[in-house]
Amino acid sequence: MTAVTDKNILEYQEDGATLVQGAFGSDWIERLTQAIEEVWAQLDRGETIEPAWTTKTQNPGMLNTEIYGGVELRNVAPYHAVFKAWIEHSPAAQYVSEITGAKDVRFWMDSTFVKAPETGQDATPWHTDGSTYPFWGEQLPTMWVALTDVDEDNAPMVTLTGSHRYPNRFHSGLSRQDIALDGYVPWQVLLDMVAADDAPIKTWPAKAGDMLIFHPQMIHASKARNPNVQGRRIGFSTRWIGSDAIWQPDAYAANIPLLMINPLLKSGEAPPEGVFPEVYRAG
Ligand SMILES: O=C(O)CCC(=O)C(=O)O
Repeated sequence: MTAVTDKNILEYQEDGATLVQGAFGSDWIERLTQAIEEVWAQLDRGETIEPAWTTKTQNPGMLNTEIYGGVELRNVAPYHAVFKAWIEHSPAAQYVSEITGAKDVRFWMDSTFVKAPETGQDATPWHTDGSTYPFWGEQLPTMWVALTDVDEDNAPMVTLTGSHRYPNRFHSGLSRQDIALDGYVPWQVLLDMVAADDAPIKTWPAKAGDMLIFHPQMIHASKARNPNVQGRRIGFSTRWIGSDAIWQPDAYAANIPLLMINPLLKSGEAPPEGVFPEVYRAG
């Protein structure tokens, strides 16, 4: 059984994003939310937190928080066993395979986006995820799971339909400015695309348990929160590696120290099993 429909698969191919309704049951949503709260509370208390299930060679980066249109809690998954259970035993990896066509699927990274009255009303700015990835490939989707209901007023996700077909990555302030790499275009090009009068922007209200999955080149953001909305809005994003992905960091890639120094990762090659274990194989 799967929650993915033929319409989802077609929509992902044509538009670059699709919403799978009821992808995860309330049990998973409660367990994931509680795990996020537990790790975040430890961080808030200034405790040193050890990874709960990855080794040092696997851990893709350090747990941290940033203000990014709310709070972004990055790389929480290695720090709680519930995430391992979800990655291995929920249908998440199977969904990635069904939607992207990847024959094998591995997990690599996560970010949790929490917006609440106390974190302000800011939108998540327009961006693409893939523009700073150290991986290249088509099958590198982001899976954004609503852990709360996210209606039109509560910072829903927005995407620029068809932008996954844009051939270049975008160079942003997040990457080095002192060199110019071929194949990248200025961030302003992305901003102009979404500001155009006829920009095909789609808004994705979601219920807790729905999954928005989108291509790494998809231009996306969230809407701003209506200041009158109470309660939290939580989007749990996980990033996945499919069969066509290769490890190929360039000078604009996000510097993830534990990966950059990992001798098992070789430029131009598929990331090896010892670093990112397979969690799903089709058929
Ligand atoms: O939930 C959000 O506001 C932003 C999510 C996002 O941009 C991402 O996961 O790449």
